Amino acid sequence: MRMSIPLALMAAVALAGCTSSTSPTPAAQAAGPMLAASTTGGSAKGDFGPPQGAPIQAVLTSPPHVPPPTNRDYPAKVIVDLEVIEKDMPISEGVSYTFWTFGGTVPGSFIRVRQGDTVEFHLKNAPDSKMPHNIDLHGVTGPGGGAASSFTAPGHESQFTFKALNQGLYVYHCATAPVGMHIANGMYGLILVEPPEGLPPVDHEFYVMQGDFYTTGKYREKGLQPFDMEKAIDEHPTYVLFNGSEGALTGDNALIAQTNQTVRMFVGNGGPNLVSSFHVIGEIFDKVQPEGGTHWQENVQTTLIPAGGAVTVEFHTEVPGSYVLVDHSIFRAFNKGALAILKVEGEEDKSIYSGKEVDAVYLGDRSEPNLKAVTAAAKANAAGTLTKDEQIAAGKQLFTGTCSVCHQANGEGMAGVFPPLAKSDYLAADPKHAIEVVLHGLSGPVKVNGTEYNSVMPPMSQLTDDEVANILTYVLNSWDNPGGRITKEEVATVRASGPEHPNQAEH
Ligand code: HEC
Ligand SMILES: [Cu+2]
Repeated sequence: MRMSIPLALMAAVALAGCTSSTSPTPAAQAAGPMLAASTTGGSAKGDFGPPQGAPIQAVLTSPPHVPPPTNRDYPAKVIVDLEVIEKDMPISEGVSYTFWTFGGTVPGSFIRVRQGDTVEFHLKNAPDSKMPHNIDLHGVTGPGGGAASSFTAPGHESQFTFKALNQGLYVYHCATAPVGMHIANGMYGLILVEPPEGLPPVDHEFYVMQGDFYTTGKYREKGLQPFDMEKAIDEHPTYVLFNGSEGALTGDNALIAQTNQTVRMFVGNGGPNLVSSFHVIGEIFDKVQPEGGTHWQENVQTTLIPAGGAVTVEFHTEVPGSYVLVDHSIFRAFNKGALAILKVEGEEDKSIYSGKEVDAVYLGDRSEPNLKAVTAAAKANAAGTLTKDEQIAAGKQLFTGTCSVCHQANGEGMAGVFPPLAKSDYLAADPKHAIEVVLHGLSGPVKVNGTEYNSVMPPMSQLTDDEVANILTYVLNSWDNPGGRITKEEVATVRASGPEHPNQAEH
């Protein structure tokens, strides 16, 4: 009686899928997968009979790691032990979130079995959990994908068994009401059902999963951020992330490969809402299995991953450097966090690519080992002990990638296009006016150090009050500027009062 409406719906869909399949003749079964692959054979083509040998404990791995190949040529009984853990973890530097996880990570533990395996699934829900949870594995043939059999209260364990009939890469997720909220809190992961012959060997396998997150605070607003149901219903995510936190796969946590290697990525999309236009800047996928299906597509630039779907991509590395994984719905990458890095190390090959790295401008602060000074300043701010030096240190890191793309890292600007912030007489004349400039932008003619500029600076209102205060304090104390300090209260006042004088250029 606990079955919620969405769950019942899913069960109905799963059942409908089943009845349309036809059973193969015993002869077709005996002939094995080669023959079965040429006929459709339905799901039952993956039934290679009862499990053989001693039961095997599945190796589960945390992202970005992938368990080793099963290396088996017979169907086995595989035992999966997965524990649901609710816990606070960083979602961005200085920002934490109460995630609900399968195995303590977002995405959840990677599960790897072979087609035809009988999987005995044990779902535990940690005693200190506040919520009941269950699991729907898209690789299961049966009502709710296991959800109906795995509803588990805190401190309890459920068990169910399924045969992995279809090979492929499948999403699993929690399907306890409200389903969207459980998924938005990080309750998803991948299960790979290997084809009977296994996958061709590669040098690296990685596990990456996109998800969209909804917090009551703005993007990068510090502190513990609660889930925002309204934003989730409106499909307006605060964060779009790979592997559950900004920085999960950047800086010191970047994925690593060498030149002349083959890389395979199992990439899932937990959603709950967005579909992903998955792209690796500077690489072409030699092979893609769209939607986690059986057939390979070749030479793909960007592949679409549905919410609740997955792809396998493979490519070969030729040129050393940083390759950036993005959702090519590109504001998500640069303004919501959907960005990860694969560092390829090795010898240059100038015949394939000439060099000249543009990392600093393209990636901004994300190419650096994260925002330590920003976190320190946020903590000090919360404790009421924030010093000017802490503001300057944090501001310097934020300036990179936010302001430096135009005004340059040394504040010199660019002749005729971007005015200098270094020794700027415009800035010196009224330092507080800079708050206005950052929050509301600036357009129309301005004179800086005797030179006229007539261009447009877009408003940077996505920055929090803290961030604006720190950036401007850094600017005022750099490059022979007059010094001084901007507080977040001053920024808040300007923000609340709206634009001082509307953009002249617009009328
Ligand atoms: C997309 C490019 C761009 C970015 C990013 C940008 N600015 Fe500007 N900024 C400009 C332009 C262009 C002007 C001049 C606008 C005009 O001609 O009316 C300007 C003007 C200014 C001025 C006043 C003129 C001066 O040189 O003193 C200040 C102060 C300023 N920007 C600060 C910042 C800060 C701080 C940031 C980062 C939070 C930032 N800008 C980000 C393009 C940019
Ligand atoms: Cu759940």
